[in-house]
Amino acid sequence: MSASPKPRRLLAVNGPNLNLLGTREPDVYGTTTLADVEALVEERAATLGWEVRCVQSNHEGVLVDAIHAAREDCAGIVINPGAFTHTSIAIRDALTGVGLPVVEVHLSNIHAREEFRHHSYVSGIAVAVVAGAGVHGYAFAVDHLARLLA
Ligand code: CA2
Repeated sequence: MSASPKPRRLLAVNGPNLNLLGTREPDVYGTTTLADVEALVEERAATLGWEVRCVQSNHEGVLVDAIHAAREDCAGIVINPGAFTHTSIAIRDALTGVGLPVVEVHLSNIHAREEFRHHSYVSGIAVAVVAGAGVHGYAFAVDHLARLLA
């Protein structure tokens, strides 16, 4: 029996409060909306021949379920876990469980901010981490996964 071909689809996950992008705290998170970020990710991926499924939720379990579902039809994951970065062993375990390459993205440089943002439960299982590049970080993440999965 031959193995099924790898899907040319990525999962792009955004965690809690990222639905507010572009509406508040522009000094920290910029003026780009979540819809703009998702369009940027989809366009970048399309130029490289990839599809993207975008998911945003403010609920940890919804994010865990979305990560589990990626096992069926995605080849890699771009994730900005929002504040769950610093708290969620469940999201880390879900990412480990599906076994797909993960690139962690943060709009801000979490290491230049409050101490409680310096630790990430995700970084240790990510193939790469981009922090502080604003929305361009998502494009870097797509580029990196596309190269890795080529
Ligand atoms: O820098 C990032 O991308 C973060 O993941 C953003 C999270 C924060 O908890 C992490 O430490 C770093 C917060 C996302 C909140 O996004 C907002 C956007 C606009 C207005 C209010 C919140």
